[in-house]
Amino acid sequence: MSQRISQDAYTPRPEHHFTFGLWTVGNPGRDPFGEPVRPLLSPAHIVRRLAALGAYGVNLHDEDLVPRDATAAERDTVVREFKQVLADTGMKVPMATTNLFSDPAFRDGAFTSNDARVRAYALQKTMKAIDLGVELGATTYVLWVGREGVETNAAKDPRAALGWYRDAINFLCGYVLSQDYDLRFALEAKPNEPRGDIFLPTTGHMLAFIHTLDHPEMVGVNPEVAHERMAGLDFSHAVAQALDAGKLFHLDLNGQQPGRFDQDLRFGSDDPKGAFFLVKLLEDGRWPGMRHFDSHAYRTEDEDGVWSFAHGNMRTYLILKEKVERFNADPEIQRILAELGGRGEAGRVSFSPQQARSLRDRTFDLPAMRRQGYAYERLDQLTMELLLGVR
Ligand code: GLT
Ligand code: MN
Ligand code: MN
Repeated sequence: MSQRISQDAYTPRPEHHFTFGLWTVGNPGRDPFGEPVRPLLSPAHIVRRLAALGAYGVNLHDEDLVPRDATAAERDTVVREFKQVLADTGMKVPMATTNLFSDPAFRDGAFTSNDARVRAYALQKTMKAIDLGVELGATTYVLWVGREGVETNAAKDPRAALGWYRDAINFLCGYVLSQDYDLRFALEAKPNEPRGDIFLPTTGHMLAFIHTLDHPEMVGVNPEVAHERMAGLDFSHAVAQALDAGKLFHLDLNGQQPGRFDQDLRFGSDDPKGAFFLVKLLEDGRWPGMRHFDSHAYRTEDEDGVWSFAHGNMRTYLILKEKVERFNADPEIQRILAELGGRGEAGRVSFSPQQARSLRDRTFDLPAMRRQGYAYERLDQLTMELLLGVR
């Protein structure tokens, strides 16, 4: 069945800054119980098809482009040809990363493997992948290290592991500085899968860890919808905290039902309301970063299904963006929000001995405060009606 791509107000264009990992649309549909169901797509083919759909760029692991054991000459040929496709299509590579999880050598992790040789090899591989990313124009480097964790706590002292993890990121920051690269790191958390428990399991853990590094200013986070949802958390709250800390360096958009395996569903497909509040946060805050999709098509799909999936991610984002504009312009919603915001005196508290004295002496109308409702039922229903298209 050939796809029909509509041209309307929700048609993706490069200025929307949508990006996809080569590994996302390139996912051949392997799962722990079944073999690949789709042939591998070449990076050049992916770039051309995504460009035709209106994407801005692609992101990649070293191995998505250059085969793991390629010689230096083979690497250079692959990179030269890939750059030509980028030039032909105008597609960019804003982010790069390292595959530190597929090679059996990384079965006990990369930066936190018990084997110091594996830790050193992981650094070597990452330095080369950083060189590749910078050569392709990337300014963000994602670290989803993948297998940093355990199945049994008998295996590893978690404090030693965190120390190795910190050493590795400090080393890589030193490398980037020594090369004078314009590159920042974005740490991606995940609670489990492929390890039983992964160290630094949520965005909040990552944010705290960053402040223990030698160069915290070079390191931010790459929160993923699915990973916070796997941990049963509200994704927009994780993103809000990262924004508040000035640490939202990148973002992985997808979908996930809590309590399931790592699904990486099409953005917004499983939780449109959660996706709406995420888009609202990003658009209201005019967040300048890439809208990157780290999702993949259902295993049931053939290649046409993959391109409908890719298009669907972007289209849903743009539809939700329009819903945000409607929410912000909706008189009744805005009236309720203004009434809520106008309760009590405006302004923030800030300590001074005089403020503390006057607060101690203040009398509150507690009966009135206890009586009042907050109208959130009405507010949520209005939001639902807006999302469901009847408002
Ligand atoms: C892999 C993982 C993702 C990471 C990618 C980057 S690889 O698909 O599931 O969450 O963001 O390493
Ligand atoms: Mn991800
Ligand atoms: Mn994921």
